[in-house]
Amino acid sequence: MIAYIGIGANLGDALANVEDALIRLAALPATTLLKRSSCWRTAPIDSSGDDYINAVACIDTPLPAPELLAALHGIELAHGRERPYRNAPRTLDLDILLYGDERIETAGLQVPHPRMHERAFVLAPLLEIAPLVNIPGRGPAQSFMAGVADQQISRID
Ligand code: PH2
Ligand code: MG
Ligand code: MG
Repeated sequence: MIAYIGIGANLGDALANVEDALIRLAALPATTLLKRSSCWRTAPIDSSGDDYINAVACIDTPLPAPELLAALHGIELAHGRERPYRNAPRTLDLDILLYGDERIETAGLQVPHPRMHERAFVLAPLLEIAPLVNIPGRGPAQSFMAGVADQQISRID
């Protein structure tokens, strides 16, 4: 299955954490890292602390979505992720943005990520690697960019 993973960090060496997450994604069982975006520096949205580093990865994985989510949590834990309160600053956040064209609504997992179309820190790196990608149930990711034009993001070379 082709899945898109959102990567974010704003605690510790955020850039290093994001780069390490990409290495660990590529090392998941039977999983291939097909594409990765640039890293982007982004202002916190509904969150606090330093600017975030964000990126998006495209992987091909046989892991079912719940197992992929568990694997992502394992990578977060390896980076000492703590969850003191909602949207707290974090060493590493890994979210399943898209899982094929599936729509998943379970207690622990919602795919497509329910707020991805409202967030420049997701849309810009996603469109960098998948300009024509569709958000199931919503439409082309590209069509949501105009609505997030006020959010501060900049690509890191
Ligand atoms: N993640 C959040 C909330 N706010 N803001 C930015 N800029 N980047 C993020 O990754 C982010 C956020 C919840 O996961
Ligand atoms: Mg998140
Ligand atoms: Mg998360």
